Amino acid sequence: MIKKKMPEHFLWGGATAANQYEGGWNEGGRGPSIADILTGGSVDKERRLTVPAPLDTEFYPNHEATDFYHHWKEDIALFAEMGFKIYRMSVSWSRIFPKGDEEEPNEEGLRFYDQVIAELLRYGIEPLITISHYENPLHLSLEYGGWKNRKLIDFYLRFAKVLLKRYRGKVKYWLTFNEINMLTDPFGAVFCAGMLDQEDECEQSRYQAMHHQLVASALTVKLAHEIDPENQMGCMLAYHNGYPYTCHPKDILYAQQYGQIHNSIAGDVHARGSYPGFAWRYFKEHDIELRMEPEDAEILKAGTVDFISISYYSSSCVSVTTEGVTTAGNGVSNLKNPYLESSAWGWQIDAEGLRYVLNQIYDRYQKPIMIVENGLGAVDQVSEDGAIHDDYRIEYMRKHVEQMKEAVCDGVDLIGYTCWGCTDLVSASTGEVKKRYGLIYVNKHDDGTGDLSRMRKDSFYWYQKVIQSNGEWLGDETK
Ligand code: BGP
Repeated sequence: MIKKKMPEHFLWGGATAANQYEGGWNEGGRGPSIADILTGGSVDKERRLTVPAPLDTEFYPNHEATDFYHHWKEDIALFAEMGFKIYRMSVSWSRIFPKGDEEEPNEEGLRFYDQVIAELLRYGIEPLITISHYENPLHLSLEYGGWKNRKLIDFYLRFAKVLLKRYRGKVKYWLTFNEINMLTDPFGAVFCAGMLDQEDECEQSRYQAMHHQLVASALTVKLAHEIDPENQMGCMLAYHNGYPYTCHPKDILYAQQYGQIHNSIAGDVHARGSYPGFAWRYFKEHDIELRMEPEDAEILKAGTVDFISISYYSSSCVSVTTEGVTTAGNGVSNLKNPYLESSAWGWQIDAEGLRYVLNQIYDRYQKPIMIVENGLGAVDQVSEDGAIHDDYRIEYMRKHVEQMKEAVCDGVDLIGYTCWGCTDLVSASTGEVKKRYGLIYVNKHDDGTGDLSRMRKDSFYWYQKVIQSNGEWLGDETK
């Protein structure tokens, strides 16, 4: 019997993003971002954009979010109490460059992150910074049309350079763009690329935007290594596994192509430095004309990432036939897998699928992997005893950690795990707080009420013990 163990210096922790967590949207000189004009929604009511500005008559959940801006000290203390080795956060771009195209950064915005990073380091928690997480400055959308415009590469680089220089020697782990491959889906037009015109939902704009981000990422990786060779630069993919719905060869092939387009176009450029053959075929067959500058191929080659990071929540099935019951997932809508259960938001739960994708990614790239998002969005109730007994979340996490151990035994170089929304925050897809992922409860509700007080859920204590034992103890005594 093999002893299943996690690597010795495994980075256990949690993840958040500024736009969904930080709040303070109009404080400290911060400018508006695209997240600030997104209304609240729900599982069956889409979030709306109020272009060009927030309206007094609407409620915008991201404006205050769950207010890390005023609770950072308390929250970091709770992360430390759980034993976090790493904390993934993002920097709000419009807090540093309020419009996005200024020459000089907003010093007050930087001072906010100075104290956050200092506090993390004081507890020995490694910061992992996502430079851009669904939060383009609104001005860059209104004035330049978002990432389909090549000019954004320079604005992004200016922003990235400020962070890399300021936090040199303090922050070692960086992710250039959150879930860049969401641009293969219409969802990504607004969230990833800040393209607010409906017509930019088309593939032409989305893949052009993705190309600009891939170039920006490669230039940032190169710059980061020049600023500090110790920097570890990662990409971030929303890794979605679409199983073949049947064993018909046409479905097998279709599933392979689905994975190639959804996961591997962006992954290959980030990790290998060039577009794979199937991407060119896909572009041709879909009338996508990628505008590339002569120097781009060289830039992409020179800026490959040091590690791969992924978000992983669920899986689904794909088929050449579109008949069948569909299921939701992180930005995707495919066929339901009859062998899996779903979350209350319809995302199918598939812990074994995590082992499968970790092996797939490692086989493909042979680079260290970090899981930087994973978790269960669920409705939590405060019980009569005053506690939150989220055994469903513990069960979800336990099963996924078990599969991480299997993957490590398979030889996958897995270096970290940051569960998503370690403190309750606003959901990206629906804008709800009700869809809670946290191990820490925040008293905040979808109508904007709540005193923002924090409370440890049962999962908090469970994860604390898991980290303490480096994953030896998972709370299931039968194993
Ligand atoms: C990913 C995003 C996160 C986060 C997560 C959960 O796509 O990177 O920002 O929100 O999904 O999704 P949701 O919030 O829609 O439940």
